[in-house]
Amino acid sequence: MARTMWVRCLTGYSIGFGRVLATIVVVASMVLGAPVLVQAQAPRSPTPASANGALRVETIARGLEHPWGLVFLPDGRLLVTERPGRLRSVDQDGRLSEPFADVPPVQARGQGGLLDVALDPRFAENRLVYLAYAEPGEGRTAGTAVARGQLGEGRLEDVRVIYQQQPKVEGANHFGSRLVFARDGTLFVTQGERFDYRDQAQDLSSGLGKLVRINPDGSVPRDNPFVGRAGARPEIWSYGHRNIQSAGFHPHTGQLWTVEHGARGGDELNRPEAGKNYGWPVISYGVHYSGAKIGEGPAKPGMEQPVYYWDPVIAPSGMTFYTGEAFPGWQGSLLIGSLQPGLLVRLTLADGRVTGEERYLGNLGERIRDVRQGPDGLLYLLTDSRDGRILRVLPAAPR
Ligand SMILES: [Ca+2]
Repeated sequence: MARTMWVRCLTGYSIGFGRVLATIVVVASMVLGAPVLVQAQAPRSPTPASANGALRVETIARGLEHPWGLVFLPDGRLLVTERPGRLRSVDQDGRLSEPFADVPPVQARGQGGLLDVALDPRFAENRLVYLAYAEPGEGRTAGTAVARGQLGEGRLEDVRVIYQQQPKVEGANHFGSRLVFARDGTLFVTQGERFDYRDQAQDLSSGLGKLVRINPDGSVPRDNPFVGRAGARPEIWSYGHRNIQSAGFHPHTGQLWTVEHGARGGDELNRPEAGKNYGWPVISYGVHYSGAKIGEGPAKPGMEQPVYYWDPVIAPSGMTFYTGEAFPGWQGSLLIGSLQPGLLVRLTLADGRVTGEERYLGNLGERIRDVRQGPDGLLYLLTDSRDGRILRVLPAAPR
């Protein structure tokens, strides 16, 4: 549900909620005498300073080249991807395995490469692992893809590509892509609009700029919102997205939340609902990197407002809802990795809205690529660098 409220400004009042600072006027109709509609502006992050020292950090493993996605295996090991195309396991002493064989070939260029990793909800029975990556196409083209295979000894077995974003295009940016399973067993794949092709985010016949929902075998769920609509790709869940690199299901409501990269000043927290349009590149907060205005401004009827936005941006990648006991009072918080300025962001939520933001680990000087909760209730982060690390995050020791 969009945080959108309409009031008549002719009556001389405006509505505020949460941290709303202002309203903006959307002239829905210039016909004299028609009501002028005012759309409440999405709440903007207050950009709190990093609470350095509030958390303690240990290095679990190092020597990973641009690690991207992290997941815990039931036996206590971790699986971690490295963007150049490697999948490794990490044991409880932090030792890295050799790369697994038979990982699909990737286009490791720019933001592309081997990206997220997820386990099948029934992994204990079927040992299925899902990988998201930039799949090479003709010439210098590539597109986001998902493959799955069984985790064997040192290799993936029976690897099959179950999803391919269409069309494949040139360029090395905005592949997404996080993999998250819903309670009903469907798999959501977050994507980007491949940067130079932003207008396709509004085109339902293109896979660019879409959040998609598929079955674990790659088939399309029959209750997807655009199934049966001529000219629309049936795997699409929602559209008008720029580049979603964070996704998670709320532990209580089961609703999907995502964070996407905006341009300068336009990173967004969204709660994507079936069939809805999230606006890019027609509406957005912030401006293009060139300083040019984006589209038509920040709001338009028929397009969803974000739940919350960041200006300046946080460059989000990886997130998790916290459900553990190790950080008292954090249950239900949304923890988001920031690549730039390089932080751990914690949002508190209530009734679908953001009620507070805190930031940590700004003193590390690291780009945080992924955030996962361990079975011990502690947090595990990936740092994005040529000598990337897996960090374990604990509450600061009592004084
Ligand atoms: Ca948007």
